[in-house]
Amino acid sequence: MAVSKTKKSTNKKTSKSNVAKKTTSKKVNKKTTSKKVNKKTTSKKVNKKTTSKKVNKKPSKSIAKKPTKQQRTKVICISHKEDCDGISSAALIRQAFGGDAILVDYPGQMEAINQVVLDKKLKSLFICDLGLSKKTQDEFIDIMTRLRKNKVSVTYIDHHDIDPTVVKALIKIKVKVIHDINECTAVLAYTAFKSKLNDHASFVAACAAITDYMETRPLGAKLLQIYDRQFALISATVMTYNIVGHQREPDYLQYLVEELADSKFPHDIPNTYEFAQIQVEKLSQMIAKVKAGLKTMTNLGHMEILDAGASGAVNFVMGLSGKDVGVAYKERVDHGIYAVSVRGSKNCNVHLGKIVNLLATSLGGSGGGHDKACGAVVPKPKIKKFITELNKKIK
Ligand SMILES: [Mn+2]
Repeated sequence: MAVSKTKKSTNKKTSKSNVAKKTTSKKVNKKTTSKKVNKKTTSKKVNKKTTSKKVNKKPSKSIAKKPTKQQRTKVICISHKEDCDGISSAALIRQAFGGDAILVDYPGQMEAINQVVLDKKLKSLFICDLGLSKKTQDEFIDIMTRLRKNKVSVTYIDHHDIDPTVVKALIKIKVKVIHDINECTAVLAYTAFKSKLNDHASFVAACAAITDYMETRPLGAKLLQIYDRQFALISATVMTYNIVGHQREPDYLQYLVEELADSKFPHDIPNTYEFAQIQVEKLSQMIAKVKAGLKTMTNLGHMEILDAGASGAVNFVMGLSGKDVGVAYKERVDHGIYAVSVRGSKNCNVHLGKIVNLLATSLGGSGGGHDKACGAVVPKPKIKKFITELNKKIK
């Protein structure tokens, strides 16, 4: 551990200095590339700004109520921080619309959404790759209603299982809903905003499709076939290891979003491959830990994870247990909950996302996701019950 810590900090230092060095060249490139590729976006932005300034300035001058009439100019994207799909989606939104990303996990999701409502400069909000559950959906609709009353434009892009009544409610208040369970969020964002994105954006989306197991879906497959498969696989994998390994470093995750938005390949971002090597070593140690700590029930394998993310361990838990469902859970001491990751094998015939949504909600938590990959937030004292009940429900 001590060795890897030292390695980590050395790498960080190097990466920072490299970053600083590269920023200069980046800026130059950025300008040229964005001029070439994003002419549409830039001119649109300029037009938008001038129009809104013209429209808004005149009344404020004539009435002279400067403090009460604030201009809404901010673009914000709230996206999932834990995987390549969320980070890539944030990058695509940034390239297409500019603005800042707020990167969250499921336990922090509603808090962040509640915070942006208070931002009086918010003009346009994108919410990406953050599924809703029985527990969060009503509050979500309430907040969106408040935003819409303030004339904030809201776009919700996601591919997790969703209650159809929620989609109806969102469309009714004119939230733009881009939802399809058959493709990953970044591919949906790419498809929707293609005209505002450059060629490289298709690569960012293809990497997201790979890490979400959705590179064989119609749109995802088309994007992947533009690129060499092996090149895309290694890029997506290195990205994922850098995202997973930097969950506690929000600045680094922001930096990744910026670099991807700036059309960088993962290998062009300093130290990503070295960092991935460290993560791979940790994962190989995880195999031994899971073998030693794994517990099984009739229909599932489960394990509490202490020193890594639950989502990094869950595939090993499933695979090594020989069961068709694996559950890994990690305590979030600051939230009094367990963050739970659930995976199903190809033989798993139940929709785990739907089951976990209902079960976690009934225990005072929340959850949901896909048929074979989902997650939950479960109150600390209810974790045993969650596992025994899940075991009963997945026969
Ligand atoms: Mn996703």
